[in-house]
Amino acid sequence: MSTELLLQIRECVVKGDQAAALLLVQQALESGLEPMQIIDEGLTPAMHVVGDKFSCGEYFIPHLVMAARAMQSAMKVVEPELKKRHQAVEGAGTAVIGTVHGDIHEIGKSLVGVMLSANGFQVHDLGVNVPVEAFIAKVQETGAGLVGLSSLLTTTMVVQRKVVQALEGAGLRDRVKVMVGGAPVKQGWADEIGADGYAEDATSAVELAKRLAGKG
Ligand code: B1M
Repeated sequence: MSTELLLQIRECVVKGDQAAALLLVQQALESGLEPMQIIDEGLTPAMHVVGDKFSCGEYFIPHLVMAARAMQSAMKVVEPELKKRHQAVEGAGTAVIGTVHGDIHEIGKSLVGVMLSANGFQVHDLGVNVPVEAFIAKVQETGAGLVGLSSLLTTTMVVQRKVVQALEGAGLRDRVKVMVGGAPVKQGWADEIGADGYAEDATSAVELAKRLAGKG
């Protein structure tokens, strides 16, 4: 039953059927499925299918947009449940996150933000296409101890390096940890640009953030 529901959720997102995705996710939650299982086994794999269809020329930008909307509307129902299930760590700290300049992919970054906030971080989510200076300004304004940089495009990964350099230039680097992520990002890249860590998905992003904040 649960496997069937998860498969149906995948199918609806792949088709970009917002209303059906929303309904099925509600049904999945009511039937006792865990929010993270719905994300990891229903919604996210659907986006990978969509990406593959785009790569092979079967899908075009409008298909990507529709699938993204279907996942985002489903996430509106999942997020509150996700928050309920997490134990906030006392004084986890403040995090500034965003998708870097030139990149408008927002779903993964937002999921990381929701999970950090569910685990006790004060999260300032700057959104997508965030200029380097905006990260610096927000760190200065909030005194954040963690900056999270998301990049979904190989062409925008380089902006992560620019943020690290700008933090150094502003004299902030020794009091701010930098976490990077996004589909094309790997540990080797984090090492190369001098980031403090890389996380593959939202769950490991929380583990890493806690560790970097000395709470892990
Ligand atoms: Co775009 N896109 N897209 N896209 N898109 C990808 C990324 C792509 C892999 C598709 C493909 O070709 N197969 C490809 C990138 C290739 C590359 O550079 N390597 C691509 C491309 C090429 C493009 C355009 C250039 C297409 C064009 O215009 N010709 C264009 C770029 C626009 C721009 O940004 N300037 C574009 C546009 C779009 C849409 C706007 C239409 C739409 C996004 C809508 C939105 O976000 N509101 C879109 C979508 C939906 C995708 C795919 C299909 C799905 C992305 C997604 O939401 N995944 C994607 C294919 C794919 O990823 N397989 C694709 C679900 C999400 C939960 O996963 O974002 O990976 P993800 O996040 C994960 C982890 O990566 C990690 O945790 C998250 C949760 O587990 N993570 C972090 C992410 N950020 C993190 C930060 C951290 C830690 C972990 O710490 C700070």
